Amino acid sequence: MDITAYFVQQRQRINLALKKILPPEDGFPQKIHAAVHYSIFSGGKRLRPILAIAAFESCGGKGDAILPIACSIELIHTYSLIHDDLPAMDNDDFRRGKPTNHKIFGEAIAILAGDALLTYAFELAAKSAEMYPNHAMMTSQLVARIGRAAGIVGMIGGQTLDLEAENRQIDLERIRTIHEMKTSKMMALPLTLGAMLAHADPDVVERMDSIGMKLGLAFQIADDILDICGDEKKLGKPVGSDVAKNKSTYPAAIGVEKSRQAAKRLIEEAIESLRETVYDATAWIEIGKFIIERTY
Ligand code: GRG
Repeated sequence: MDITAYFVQQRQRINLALKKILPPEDGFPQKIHAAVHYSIFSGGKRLRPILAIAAFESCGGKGDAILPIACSIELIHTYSLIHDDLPAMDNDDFRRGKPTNHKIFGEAIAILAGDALLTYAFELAAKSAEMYPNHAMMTSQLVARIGRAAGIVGMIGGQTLDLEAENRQIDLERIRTIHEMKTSKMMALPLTLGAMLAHADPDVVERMDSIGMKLGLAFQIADDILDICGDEKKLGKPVGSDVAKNKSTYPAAIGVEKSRQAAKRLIEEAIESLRETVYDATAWIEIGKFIIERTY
């Protein structure tokens, strides 16, 4: 399987869907629409929607029914990046090789752009019921799962713990908890929702959730390694920011080599479980490799 071609093809599909579902860039009020479009179309990897599509298809799903939910997850992810870059959070000037949202539009509009993306994600997810009219119950479950992963017991809770941990010594177990809440829950979400939309059995959905948690933790460990060993040009942002901010990460706690091994083990475990869970795990083997071997 040519993973590069697969990613290019899926990204085109997702970008087209995002263009269709978002209000136009010159909508009213113009500034907020421009700010939303700026961050959504600034060259993200689209990994979370790709995970949703892969989960849907490998559980037997066909067609485009996954796209609104895949887009809704990407909207939430992009909101989290805009807010994460704000001066009150990580105070970053660059993301994906471009000035961060608040550097272009100002802090107030960047906050509102994040809010707009978050609220629109729920509108879109709820409206996706129109694509499967007999599944209103399932739509309400999807929406609840999105709220849970993005909310106080998920990404927001993890971000809170992360802020509290700055300039403090915390152990590996706490670091793992932060990563699981902040990153893995939003990574497991596309796997569970993809499986649900493919009408997988509840035990398959739960297995996809724990597989996604492993992929998410491996992704975050790889991200933290890239912040030490990565190439700024490929990453589109300066490296070394975790060390400068005294952040608690796997490489800071156990070193780069052991962190690499931990991420590799997590991917191996996830692929092993995927082979036992889905009809066809071919794409997953390549996605797993990409998660830990990526350079951007
Ligand atoms: C609500 C005020 C307020 C702030 C929210 C929730 C939050 C701030 C931040 C979320 C935490 C976060 C950004 C987790 C990072 C996970 C991570 C490594 C993101 C980068 O993901 P990629 O590499 O991004 O998939 P691209 O650019 O490819 O889309």
